[in-house]
Amino acid sequence: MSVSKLNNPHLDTMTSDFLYHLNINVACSQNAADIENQFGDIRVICTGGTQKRMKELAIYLRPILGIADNREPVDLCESGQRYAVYKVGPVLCASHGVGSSTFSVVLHELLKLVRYAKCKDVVFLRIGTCGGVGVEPGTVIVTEKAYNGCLENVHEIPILGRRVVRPAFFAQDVVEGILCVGNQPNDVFKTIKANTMSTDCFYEGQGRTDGAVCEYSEDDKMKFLQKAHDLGIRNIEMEATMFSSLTRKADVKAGCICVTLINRLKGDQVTITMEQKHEFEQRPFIIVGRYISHLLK
Ligand code: R2B
Ligand code: URA
Repeated sequence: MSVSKLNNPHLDTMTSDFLYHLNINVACSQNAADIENQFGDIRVICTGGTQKRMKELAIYLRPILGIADNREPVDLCESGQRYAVYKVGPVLCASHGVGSSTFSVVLHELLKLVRYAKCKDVVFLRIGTCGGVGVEPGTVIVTEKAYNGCLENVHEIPILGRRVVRPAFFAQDVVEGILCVGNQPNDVFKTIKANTMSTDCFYEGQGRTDGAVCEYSEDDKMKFLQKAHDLGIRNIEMEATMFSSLTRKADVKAGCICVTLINRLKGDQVTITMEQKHEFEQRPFIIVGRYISHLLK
């Protein structure tokens, strides 16, 4: 069992750290024990776009974790007014918003929380929705390699005025661990591993022709999507490159599990009903629930 050290020597010299967006103050000598008491047992951090979905996930995980509780889950970070965080036994469920920039803010703070709380062998998971590339809507995709919008298998971020390029892939044991709890006889959906493209824009960045601006043809779009498909990319979302590269740099294991809402080879508009979307969103819950119970055995 190992405690996450992260990858920032400056943290060792700080006597306090305010996790601003979570509104958690870690005053290292004073409340270190409280932080450890409250969060030290965490083994899995589940993240997902919306507060509502993360609250539903927290409720879904209760019986799986043997927690008998019918009360409304409490948002531990409500006072921060940005992200929602629910704790169910050894699992934290946190919302991350849309895109890598909002996700990276809460991810840095959650990674530091894990360090301050001295959590051991934590696994971070993203449970999301995505567009599919040549797969049946409703398919659950476990990301292996994450590609950026230029179809490069890296995450690129400007740091101190330089373009810093970092590898973007998920730990093979996490990918396989998730995959091996999928495709059970009664599952009405497929779970596959594949590569994922992450973009900073839902419309032009994902090759849609239905944004407010579009300067390419339908043919250009189809050629691009085909090129992505040739690279083994079967889904498109907006966080996996940042998520895989930042967790990798911090030396923390991670996995990304998304359900496809649409087959992008057949169109751009997400037209499924809210009921269908809700049913699809339960599918990664099922897979993640099985993975967590397997992991914590
Ligand atoms: C998938 O869905 C969101 C955009 O609708 C975004 O967070 C993503 O990655
Ligand atoms: N999320 C995305 O980022 N893209 C889609 O097409 C659907 C959901």
